[in-house]
Amino acid sequence: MIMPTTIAILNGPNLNLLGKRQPEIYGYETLSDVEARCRSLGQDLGLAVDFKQSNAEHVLIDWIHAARESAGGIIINPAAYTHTSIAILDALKTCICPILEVHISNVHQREAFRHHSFVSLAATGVVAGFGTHGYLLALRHMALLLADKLA
Ligand code: CA2
Repeated sequence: MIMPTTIAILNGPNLNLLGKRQPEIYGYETLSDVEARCRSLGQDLGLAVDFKQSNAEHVLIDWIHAARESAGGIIINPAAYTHTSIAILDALKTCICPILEVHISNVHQREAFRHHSFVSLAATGVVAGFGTHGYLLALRHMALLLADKLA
């Protein structure tokens, strides 16, 4: 039996509160809703989805280290660590697989401190401002990248 390629979808601090606070910025879907939609799309695309969230920087780094060994691609919403974490950037830079950075909100329309991303230095592409649909866009794009269907 051929095992499907796994895509690690990693989520940073406070995203466990998705759908429960600040819906005007982040919408009404919970992170469990997003996970279910990613799993379902992953099935359609022939990809296994390993969806995780942590509030701890070192846990995210350990998951990136694990993904570099086992995943075909990484989709990451590092949340506030986007703007602060050289350690997460360094971990991502050790990965050879495609890395897609996702932000639910349009970070460029928000406070100036959200305009800079350390993680973008390691990212193949960035999705921002598409709400939680951005995760699905990233997953579809990942499938094309892995199938080498992009010029
Ligand atoms: O837009 C995004 O996805 C962000 O990565 C979300 C982060 C923020 O620090 C980034 O600048 C942009 C914040 C995640 C907090 O998530 C919450 C969700 C619902 C309620 C409260 C927090």
